[in-house]
Amino acid sequence: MAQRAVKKNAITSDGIRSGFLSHLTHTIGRPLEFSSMVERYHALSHTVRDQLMEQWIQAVESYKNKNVRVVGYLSAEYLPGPHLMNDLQALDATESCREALVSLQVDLDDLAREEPEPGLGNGGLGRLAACFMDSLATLGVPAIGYGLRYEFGIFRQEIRDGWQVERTDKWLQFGNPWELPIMDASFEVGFGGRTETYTDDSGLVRWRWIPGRKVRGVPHDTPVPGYRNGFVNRLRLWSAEAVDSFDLSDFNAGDYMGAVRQKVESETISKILYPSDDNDAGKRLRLAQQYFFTSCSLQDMVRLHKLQGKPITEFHQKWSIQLNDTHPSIGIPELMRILLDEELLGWEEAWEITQATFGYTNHTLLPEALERWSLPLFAALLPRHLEIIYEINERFLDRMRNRFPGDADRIRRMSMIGEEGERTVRMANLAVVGSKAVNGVAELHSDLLKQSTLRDFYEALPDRFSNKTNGVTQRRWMMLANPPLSSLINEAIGTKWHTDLWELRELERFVSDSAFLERWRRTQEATKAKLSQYIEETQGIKTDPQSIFDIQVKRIHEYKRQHLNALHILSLYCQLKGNPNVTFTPRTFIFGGKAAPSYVMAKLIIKLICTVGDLVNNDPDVKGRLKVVFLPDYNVSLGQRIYPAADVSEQISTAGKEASGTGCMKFQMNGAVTIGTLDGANVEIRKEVGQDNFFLFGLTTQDIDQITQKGYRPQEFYERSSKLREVIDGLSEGRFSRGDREVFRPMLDQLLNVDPYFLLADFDSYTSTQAQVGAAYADAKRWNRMSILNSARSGKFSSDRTIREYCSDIWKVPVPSSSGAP
Ligand code: 26V
Repeated sequence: MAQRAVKKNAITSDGIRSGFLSHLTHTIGRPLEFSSMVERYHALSHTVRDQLMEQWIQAVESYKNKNVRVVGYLSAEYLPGPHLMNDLQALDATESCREALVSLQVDLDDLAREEPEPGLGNGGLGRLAACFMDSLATLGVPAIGYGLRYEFGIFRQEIRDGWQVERTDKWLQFGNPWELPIMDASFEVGFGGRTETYTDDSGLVRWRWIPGRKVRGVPHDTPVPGYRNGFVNRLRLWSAEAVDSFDLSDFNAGDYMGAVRQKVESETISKILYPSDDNDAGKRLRLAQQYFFTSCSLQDMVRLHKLQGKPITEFHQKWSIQLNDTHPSIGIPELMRILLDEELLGWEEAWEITQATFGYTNHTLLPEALERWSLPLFAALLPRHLEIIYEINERFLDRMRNRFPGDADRIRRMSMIGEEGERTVRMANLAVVGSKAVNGVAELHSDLLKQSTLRDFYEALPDRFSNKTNGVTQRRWMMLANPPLSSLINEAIGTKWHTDLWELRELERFVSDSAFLERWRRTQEATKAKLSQYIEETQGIKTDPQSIFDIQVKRIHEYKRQHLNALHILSLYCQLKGNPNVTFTPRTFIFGGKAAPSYVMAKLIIKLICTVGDLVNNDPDVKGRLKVVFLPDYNVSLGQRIYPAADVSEQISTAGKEASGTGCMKFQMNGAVTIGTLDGANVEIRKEVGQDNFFLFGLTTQDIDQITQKGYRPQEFYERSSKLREVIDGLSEGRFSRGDREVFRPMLDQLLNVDPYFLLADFDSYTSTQAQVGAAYADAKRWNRMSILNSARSGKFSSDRTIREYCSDIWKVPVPSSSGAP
């Protein structure tokens, strides 16, 4: 039915043309011939947004009135990528748009390049939230994505002399045509102050919070269209403003500056994204950000609930709230506060509603990334919430003392208050206890959570735990990013895979069809040639599209081991120098990724990669065989260029450290073959594609546990492996860094003496597996087969599958049956 509606309202080229011209005149105020690219981009975006608004209003009405449960997805980060081409694709209006613009001598792709992407996240966690929003809309599930409208997103990365330099990201500089501020849906959020008790009319003692200051949250809504189903959800991001009551004229003239300072302080809350994805201990502003957006979001959901005339006691029947990591877990005591102090419910009832509302997704096992707040800091900013947490904790620990009598250690570990050293509030413990469901993001990760990080909780509450393996949207990561491959697939098996990725299995019919294999190969080569051209234009480095494109793009982190990749390249380099006649499949190594500005070792890893590039790319002895490229400022847009052009996907984290990884899935869909460890989603990718179509190496989590128990001595691996000695000694002697012996010293010391991520232990296994990759590629037929099978067997890794699982197991919301079948 939805489909008919869309067809009826089909977006015509004439419609777009007149909308575009009208916006140029009325919104932008420029005639076509004098308008800049940015202005034209804005006019077009407004035209597209107009189309979305009509469907948007319909969608709101449809779930306001019906008795459907709505998903509130709470995430401190979103990385949606550029909207224009995605939304045109969803509306099935790309071609009419192209046509309309051509008639005005304007090129659609030129305009699309003007769009700055919203970098409102650090990496995988934020991008996952964006893929989920796409799948929710495509499945027709009513949902609101709540988050923060950071004025400055993740920094822009530049590379100077091989070092990362950060530049501010002014993504809102020219305005954002995709968002709509909704002034009359704003809320006040309190901070600091004190709490007090009072006796209510019925003689009950109640609490209230008298905040020391207040900040206003204004929602900015961005439409999130489903794929050709006429359905539109919204991404609602909160921006901080000074409260209305703040009026400069109210302040006595003497404190004018002080008054302005208050305004600036309020607005600071949504100023900037913290560019770190592991720890920001003690960052008061970060806690303020988390509480700010979570409180606004909850107040909004309560408001929408009441608009329907529903009693607050039915809140959990109308809303299912998912916590994307612990960042919004302050929502648990905040909902309790609303129910207890504002709605005047009793504790038991409030707790039942709260617990029935929330689900918590854990995204990391790294102990340093588990959020803990200093207790004094927390008490000063959120005194009422701390009291509520104490009460939740006491009641929970009482239950646990009954369950596990005499086990004081266990009780200490499960407490929401950490007592070792400085007292802290442990957000993961709070999130587990306050939610009806807890999940990890890949099978291995969910198992490890149960066995280690959250073991005590699993033993006490086994039914609460489940796995929801991550996924990514094929609409952005195949259809938008890789039109040539998508067309080839459409031609071969039709278009059902657009909304049902399992359909790609049909490609298996072609793995022995030499004509198809050849077309597949040529398509990939053309895509590689495009990336090659981009690299030459932006980096001035020539690369050969016939060489293996071996790619690692992700945040730079020691556990992700980009430096293992770099050590391998150095080893190849030595090999080629020592034996110029050795048979060798030419390779281009491509890297991309940002390092947290304060993460010294990660920045040194970037320097290492660039140093290796400098060495290899300028040595005539390895010309035509080895190239190394570091592409600066890796983000969603760049990812769209990169994933389709990969032959080899590097997924080489230390086993047990990468919760899931999602880049691995984007590579696989596009036909890259993985070299990887048994970590995160790699385990499931290998299971899907079969061991013959995956290059496995390295220690397993069990191996690592064993070695650790015996006492890991990295020096032994160094002494045993001549190849390893060659690269480590070379680095140490400055042979790869123009004589500089000091620059990599901290890294070498760390590797030889501690090596917490087992690079040296995995080095030989990695290099020999890489040799197998080279040999396999040399056999074009074998490689093409592997490539097709990787894509054909990527069905599981669509975020549509993931969202269906969340809907049925956690949120208990029906997925409309017509969805996914436009
Ligand atoms: C944690 C923290 C800790 C405090 C400082 C700021 C900050 C910012 C982000 C995070 C989240 C780290 C967790 C994370 O990003 N995990 C990644 O989640 C992906 C989606 O599930 C997953 O694929 C990656 O394996 C996992 O590292």
